[in-house]
Amino acid sequence: MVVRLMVVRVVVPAVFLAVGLPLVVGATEPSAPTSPGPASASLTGGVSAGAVSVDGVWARASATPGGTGAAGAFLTIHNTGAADRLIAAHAPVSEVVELHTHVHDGGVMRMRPVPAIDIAPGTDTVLKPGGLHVMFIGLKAPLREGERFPLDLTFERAGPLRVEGVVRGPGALGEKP
Ligand SMILES: [Cu+2]
Repeated sequence: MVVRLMVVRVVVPAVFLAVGLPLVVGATEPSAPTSPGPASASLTGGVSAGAVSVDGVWARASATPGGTGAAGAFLTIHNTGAADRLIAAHAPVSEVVELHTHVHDGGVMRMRPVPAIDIAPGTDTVLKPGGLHVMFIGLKAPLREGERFPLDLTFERAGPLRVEGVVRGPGALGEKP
């Protein structure tokens, strides 16, 4: 038991560092966690499979209190290895989960499903509002700000990876639905 505790204490600061950068980059949010404990930090990021790691996972809260419908989920994929592809996503909170991109269509931005998201070697791939994202369609319950949700990602090369995200406010990052 002593050994397990020591391992945890050593790993936590590294997780914190990995999570801290994306939080700072996107930091126009007034609602930054007041004191994210080690547990919450490890839940929202720093999860890895092979050369691929994922952090900064979040989804936008349902705009209406009783609303279910659809919601976008966003995350950052770090790849220190060879080219990979995100080929599937599943989440218990949603009936259907798709991978989406945004395309310009006659001056209007529209979402379009894609079969996979290419993960270039040695780069970060950012899924964010207005760009590539994970789409929840048919939410089983409204997403409430502050709640956490599991998200299962499948990479062609790195394999399956379960991450956990946090729900941010309906207007997070200012993207209009
Ligand atoms: Cu979408």
